[in-house]
Amino acid sequence: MRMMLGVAAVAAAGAFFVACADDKPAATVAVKLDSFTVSSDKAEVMAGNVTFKATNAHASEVHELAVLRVRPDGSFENLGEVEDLGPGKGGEVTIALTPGDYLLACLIAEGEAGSKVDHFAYGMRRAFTVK
Ligand SMILES: [Cu+2]
Repeated sequence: MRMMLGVAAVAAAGAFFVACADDKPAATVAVKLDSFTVSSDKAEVMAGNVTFKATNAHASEVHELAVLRVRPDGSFENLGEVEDLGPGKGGEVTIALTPGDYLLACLIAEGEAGSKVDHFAYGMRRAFTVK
């Protein structure tokens, strides 16, 4: 019985990988980083390759976008980032996402890039759902 379960799990994983590898970007999400806020034009997308286009709208602070998957125990897994965007700058990252709960967050820490505060702690995060 245990062996049969193992084979089923491998087959399911293989099918998932093939489906993802052939997919074009399923969605594009525009993300705006500002004075300790993260906003986006979508709150949820379908699973698949998702392109995040991040823009730092702040006049003076460096921000970044990290796509964090929320694990069942509440901890986070960082799946990809657009790092260290200066004021007015933008960038993008494409990540294959599976269904679940995510956070779009800025992980600039106190002391990083001249920042006096930890951006995540100051509210730079937004809940995001993959269906
Ligand atoms: Cu920030």
